[in-house]
Amino acid sequence: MALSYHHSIIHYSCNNKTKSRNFFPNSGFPCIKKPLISSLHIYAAKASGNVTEVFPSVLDSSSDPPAIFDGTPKLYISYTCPYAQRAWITRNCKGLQETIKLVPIDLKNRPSWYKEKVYPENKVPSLEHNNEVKGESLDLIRYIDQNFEGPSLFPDDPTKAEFGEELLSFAGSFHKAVSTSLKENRIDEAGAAFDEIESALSKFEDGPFFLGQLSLVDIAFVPFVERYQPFFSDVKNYDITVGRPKLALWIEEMNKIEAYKQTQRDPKEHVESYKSRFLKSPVSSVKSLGAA
Ligand SMILES: N[C@@H](CCC(=O)N[C@@H](CS)C(=O)NCC(=O)O)C(=O)O
Repeated sequence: MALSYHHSIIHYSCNNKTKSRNFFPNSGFPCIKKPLISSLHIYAAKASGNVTEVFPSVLDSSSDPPAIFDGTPKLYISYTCPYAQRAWITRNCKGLQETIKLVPIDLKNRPSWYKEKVYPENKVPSLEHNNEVKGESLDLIRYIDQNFEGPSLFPDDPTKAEFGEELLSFAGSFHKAVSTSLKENRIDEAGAAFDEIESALSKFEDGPFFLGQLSLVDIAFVPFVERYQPFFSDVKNYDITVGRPKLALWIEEMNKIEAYKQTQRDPKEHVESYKSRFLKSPVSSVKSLGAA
């Protein structure tokens, strides 16, 4: 890899292409498998913080499809979907903004080509890569981590890896437990779920994240916590961080990561969306749960 410095802008060649980033020296490069610095979250913040990404327009039923299977990896998302957000954050943390194209679609007015030509399950996220389309957010974040350049987002250390697997399996039940508690207005049950998060965050002391350093586990949980925190606060008058200092610190640290910040929505929007999901009649709440 060839490097040259121009003020704080670094020009470098990566996969035979010349690229430039407004990096500080030694802050890491997206084409290097392992970061040059020890703290992955700092790497991730810098890796995406200096890329001003213009977010593409949302495609709806009146939009033409993108060039499907043209060789460009594409991540189909909805800007508001927490599952899609997991894959989007992973892409950003690995510095893949120029490699994986975002294709946002309007879930309420979905283009028919999405189900017909891209992803028969008709959900987001999905990833088009190497002439195949894959889905399921937890599978996708692992796939992106393992099949693209950029820093590894899962630890090699066996103890951390084992705990990481446990937490990734717990992510679904966590969301289910909190959603059910909201539907049934049982804050105590949600509290128990947040206590489990607090206890998981207490396991490793070498950083504020679930496995010490930022990993896929943080990415799996954060889109949901981003929605729960303002909803519990505004609607249930319940601060999920009170008595949970590790959770409070984790949220604070996550909010500093540019790769994640770029995917966040206005908390008010989350509150409105969760109000329509959880404060309606039980029948309509159950129906809309599928859309997370
Ligand atoms: N288990 C899936 C859930 C994905 C999901 O439910 N996505 C929602 C949007 S947030 C969706 O596409 N809903 C459309 C539908 O169910 O028709 C995953 O983890 O990727």
